[in-house]
Amino acid sequence: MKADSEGNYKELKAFALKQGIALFGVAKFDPEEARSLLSDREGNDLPFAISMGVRLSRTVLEGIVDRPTLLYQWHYRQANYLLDRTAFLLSLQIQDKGARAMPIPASQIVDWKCQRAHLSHKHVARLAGHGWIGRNNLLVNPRFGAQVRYVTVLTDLPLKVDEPVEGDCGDCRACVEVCPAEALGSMPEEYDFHRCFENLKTFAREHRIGHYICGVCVRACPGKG
Ligand code: B12
Ligand code: SF4
Ligand code: SF4
Repeated sequence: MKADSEGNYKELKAFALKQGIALFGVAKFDPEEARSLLSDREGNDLPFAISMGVRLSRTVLEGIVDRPTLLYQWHYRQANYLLDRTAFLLSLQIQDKGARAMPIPASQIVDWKCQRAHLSHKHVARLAGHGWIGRNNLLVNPRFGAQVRYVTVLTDLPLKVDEPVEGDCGDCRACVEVCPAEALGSMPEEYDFHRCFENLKTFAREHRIGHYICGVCVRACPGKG
């Protein structure tokens, strides 16, 4: 295994960007902080977390007014495929270098009652320098806002580590004003999971969406572009 952490970082980043990834960063992985439900066998003992983000289409998001559209549903699925496929391919590359790698699915639920996944991609993305947690409870990137979806690969391949970035929502309240469930407030901690989730269940049932998605607070948050 190469101990060249800078070289490994550059190589993996170049590969990810070629696949269509817009944001690439690395964080030290602390399972407790990322609220990980994994065991050591599944990757909790891996010290680095690679966070990758794919940018969503502004044109697709513009079609969303107060509920998800069928076009957004398809776009959401394609974004997840791209993230999962890139995480899969990157893990094989890492394995070829003699290291361990665990790709964590973009959107797989482990605990349906509490709506919990293996770990928090938002948390890893924040530590890897992709942005801050905004009023919409999402990871807000300075350039692309909340219009990015994320995936994580855990690994023991030596890698350069990024730093979190400074930033906040300032005076903006765009997402708070448009949320159809009134589930958002001034601080991310005010996000009302139950209000949001009940609304998403209705969308999934009544509008042929079939997934727990919405997109209204994503559309409201485009970043600086
Ligand atoms: C389950 C889930 C949901 C559930 C519940 C979400 C929830 N509880 O927050 C539902 C269906 C409601 C949902 C809705 C949405 N989701 Co969702 N969801 C997930 C999923 C699959 C798992 C979340 C999870 O397990 N979280 C575990 C908890 C512990 O972590 P967390 O929610 O990230 O919380 C962090 C902080 O909030 C904080 N925290 C949480 N609880 C507590 C408690 C205390 C005491 C403290 C101090 C801190 C704290 O610490 C955590 C770690 O840093 C993730 C993918 C993933 N694996 O991360 C996507 C994910 C979070 N969703 C995403 C999106 C975009 C959405 C929606 C916009 C739907 C859509 N696509 O149209 C809405 C937005 C709702 C909102 N405003 O937050 C994206 C977010 C991208 C981004 N830019 O931030 C993710 C990351 C998927 C992805 N691959 O990109 N989602
Ligand atoms: S829309 Fe504005 S207030 Fe909401 S998360 Fe984005 S920057 Fe923050
Ligand atoms: S996903 Fe929809 S209902 Fe949930 S917080 Fe965002 S805008 Fe509100």
